[in-house]
Amino acid sequence: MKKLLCPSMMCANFGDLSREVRELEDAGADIFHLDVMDGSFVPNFGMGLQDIAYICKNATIPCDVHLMIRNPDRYVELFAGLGAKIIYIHPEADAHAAQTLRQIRSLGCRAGIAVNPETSFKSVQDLLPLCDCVLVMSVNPGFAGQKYLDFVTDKFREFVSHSETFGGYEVLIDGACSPEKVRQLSAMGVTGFILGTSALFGKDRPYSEILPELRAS
Ligand code: S6P
Ligand code: MG
Repeated sequence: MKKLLCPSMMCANFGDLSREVRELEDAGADIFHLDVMDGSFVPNFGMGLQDIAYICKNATIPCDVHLMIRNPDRYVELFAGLGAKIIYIHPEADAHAAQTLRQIRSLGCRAGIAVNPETSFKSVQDLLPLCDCVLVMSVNPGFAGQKYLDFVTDKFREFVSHSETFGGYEVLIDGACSPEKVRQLSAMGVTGFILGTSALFGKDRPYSEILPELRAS
């Protein structure tokens, strides 16, 4: 089963970012996941533009940006310019999400929506033909280290089962993605895994052990 392993870099050690980038790439990471928070759509701030620019510039694998910000249309050009290859917007934060998704594609990036736990499949269905990726949130966005919300599991099934009908978008999980969730959701057809504190960071083991294990699981 295909697995895109995506370290969530807000959980990385910012004291030694260049080493984190190198070690994660050497361990087999597929995509760096870069969270952007505005203190309004979500009650937290991060990551800094300098950090995002640094990672995009120094990475040899693609970077995504997950825009947890209001009016993301104002900033997609900025993040495409910094080197992001995938841009996620929250439809809950954008009055004209379809237009923004088209704009992301026109900038040469893959377009994605990030879907809050309370947001239904039906409410975003019309946007799916414009999406290359769907990031299903299994926690309320804003913080690492939260608990997985069980009611979201059915929504993974729903998004996976409709993917071919709407152009073959990729389904990814963001939030409390433990090794057990990687196994369970991969078996259900989820192909991307945002890895934070639940599976990857802050463990007393090297990334070179953890990532191959997750891939093989
Ligand atoms: C915050 C953000 C996420 C987290 C990631 C943390 O909501 O969008 O990308 O960084 O989910 O993972 P974990 O395993 O600590 O919940
Ligand atoms: Mg995220």
